[in-house]
Amino acid sequence: MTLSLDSSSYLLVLTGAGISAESGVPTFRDANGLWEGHAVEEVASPEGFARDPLTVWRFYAERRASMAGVVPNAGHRALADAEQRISDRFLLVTQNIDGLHAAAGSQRVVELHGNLMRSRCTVCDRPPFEDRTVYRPGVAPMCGRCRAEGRDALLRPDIVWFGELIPRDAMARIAAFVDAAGAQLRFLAVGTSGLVYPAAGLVDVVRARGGRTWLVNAERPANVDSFDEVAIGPAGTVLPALLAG
Ligand code: BV8
Repeated sequence: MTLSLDSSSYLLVLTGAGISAESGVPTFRDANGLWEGHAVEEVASPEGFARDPLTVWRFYAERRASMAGVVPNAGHRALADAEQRISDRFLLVTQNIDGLHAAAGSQRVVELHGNLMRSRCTVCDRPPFEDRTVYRPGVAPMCGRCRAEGRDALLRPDIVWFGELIPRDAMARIAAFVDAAGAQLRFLAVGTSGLVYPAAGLVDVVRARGGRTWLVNAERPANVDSFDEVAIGPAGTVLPALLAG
C-alpha cells in the first residue's frame, strides 16, 4: 500500500485512540469502553457530570495523572513530518484529547473532542484555559472568576462529551479544507474504530467527493469497507513506511 505525498494532493487525516496506544495510552476498546464499571458514554456525558461531577472529575484526573511521562510515538512523528512536507495541503483531525500530536510537532491539528489538559467554567464565559491539575478524589474545582463575583460555579474539562456538539470552528475548519482540496482530496484514518460521529462520517464526506481513502488500524473496524486501501498493523510501524514517499 502506498500513499505518496505529491505536489498537488490534499491529505485529510483522522486519528483515534489507536495512534496513542503505542505511547501507552489505553484505548477505549482496551477498557471495553468501561471505566471502573461505568460505561464511558455515561461518564463522558453532560448528564453524567450533572449527576455526579466528583466521579467524572476523578475519571479525568486519573487520565491527566496517567499522561505523566507519556511521549509521542513514531506514528505521531510520521504525521508531523508529512505536514512539514505538504504544509497547508495537510490537515490532521484528531478524536484524541491527549495532546500527543502537538507534542510531536504537528501544528495543523483540529482537536475535535477538546483537550484533557484544559478546563472551562460551566457558568461564565471565561475562555477555556490550560489546566494540568490532577484534582484529588472528592474535589470538584470551582471557577475563581465566579467566586470573585459572588457565585459558585463548577469547572469542567474542556472536552466534548457524548451528546454534545462539536465546536463550530472545528467543523468549519474541516469544511474549508475539504472545499479548498476539491478533486485533490485524499483521506487517511489511523487507529479508530469508526464508531463515534461525526468523526466516523469523514470518510464518507471524502468518498462523496471521489477522494481516495486509506486506513491504518490494528484490526478491521466496523467501517473498513469504506476504505479503498487498508493496512492492518500498528500505526507506529505502518505509518512511517506509508508516508515515507
Ligand atoms: C454529536 C471525549 C450532535 C471524551 C469523545 C446513534 C448513532 C450514531 C451516532 C449517535 C447515536 N447516538 C448518539 C450519537 C452521536 C454520538 C455518537 O457517535 N455516539 C456513538 C457512540 C454511537 N456522538 C456525539 O455525541 C458527538 N456529538 O454527535 O453532536 C448530536 C448531539 C446529540 C445527539 C445526537 C447528535 C460527540 C462525540 C464526542 C464524544 N467524546 N471523547 C473522552 O475522551 O473522555 S469520543 C471518544 O471515543 C474518544 O474521542 C475516542 O477517540 C473515541 C473512541 O473512538 P476511537 O478513538 O476510535 O477509539 P477506540 O478505542 O474505539 O478504537 C481504537 C482503535 O484503534 C481500534 O479499532 C483498535 O483496533 C485500534 N488500535 C489499537 N491499537 C492500535 C490501533 N490502531 C493502530 N495502531 C495501534 N497500535
